[in-house]
Amino acid sequence: MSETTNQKRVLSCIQPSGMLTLGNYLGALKNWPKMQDDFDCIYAVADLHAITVRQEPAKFRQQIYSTCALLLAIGLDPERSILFVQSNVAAHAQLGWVLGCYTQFGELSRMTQFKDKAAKHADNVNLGLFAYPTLMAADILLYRPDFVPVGADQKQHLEIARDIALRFNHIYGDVFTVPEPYIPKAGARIMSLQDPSKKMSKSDENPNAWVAILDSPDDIMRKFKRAVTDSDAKVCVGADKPGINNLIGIYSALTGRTDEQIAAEFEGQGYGVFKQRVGEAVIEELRPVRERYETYIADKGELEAIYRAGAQKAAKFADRTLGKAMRKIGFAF
Ligand code: ATP
Ligand code: LTN
Repeated sequence: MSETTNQKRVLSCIQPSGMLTLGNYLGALKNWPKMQDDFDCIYAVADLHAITVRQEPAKFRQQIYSTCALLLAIGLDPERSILFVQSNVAAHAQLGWVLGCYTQFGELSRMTQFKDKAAKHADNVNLGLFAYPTLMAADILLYRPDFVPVGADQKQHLEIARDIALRFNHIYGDVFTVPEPYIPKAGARIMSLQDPSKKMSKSDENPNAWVAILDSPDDIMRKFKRAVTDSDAKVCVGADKPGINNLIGIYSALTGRTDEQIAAEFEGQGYGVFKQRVGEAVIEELRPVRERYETYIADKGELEAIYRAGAQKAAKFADRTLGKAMRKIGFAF
């Protein structure tokens, strides 16, 4: 990808925080390779964001490699897209600081992710956790993207990035583009398999609540068979059927079928059959990803070459926007 094409641009990032889940996959990652056909795409591993919670150094580095390998395994092509690690492009931290000075305490205090994570890690409510959305705004605004593909839980962060861009442009003229979120219709919010009132999250201490993209087929099937449902035994969407609604959502995201088509497909069959089919569909979707992952993770030298080359290309875009913003503010930059 060069700096001068007429295609619309896409940017997204994912944190290297442990095992990525089926929620991350269906809510965000699944769309990323497809978008390469129609857009100029820039994708990054958001390692700076990951230290808002304490990381063990060796494990952290391994997770960064692992996330890069996974992005290649889902089909990101470093020849067509830019793939890099956030901390390798200094402009993110630089613009993050600057944007923090254009963001109010009150608006950051309203972020639900901050409130949730602060409650969860009450012993480490650090400034980085609070300022997380300003760094995320920097990630986005540096590349002037048109679309940002994310799961529904990131919508609020996208809105604050848009607000910051508008505010900055209002003062200094046209520096940033105001990006649109790109949230999938099916799969935007995958819920826990054990408590479908909560989102599926890798930080859930019950491993049966989430499916990792790299889980073995046996583990995946076991988790779906144990998924919490209700006593109705009829496969259809219903107000008081959060477990089944979630399984229908997963099946729909994988097969492209509508809720009605799914209800018709399983008419007269119990939950046992349905859970088995959802498990099989997930296994088949993830099997090639896991196989390709094994190849990429086995060659760290090649992985490193890919993300370092990506950082060089990314820095060209990022430095240009950073320079423009800095000069508008009045820095002798
Ligand atoms: P944690 O679960 O540890 O809070 P996370 O998985 O929400 O972290 P990221 O790894 O940064 O955080 O999320 C990466 C992407 O996956 C984001 O676009 C997010 O919207 C999406 N995502 C995360 N969980 C889900 C989910 N349960 N359903 C749909 N999309 C999700
Ligand atoms: N906060 C995001 C990860 C993220 C991101 C970004 C997503 C960091 N920077 C820029 C899109 C664009 C999350 O998914 N939890």
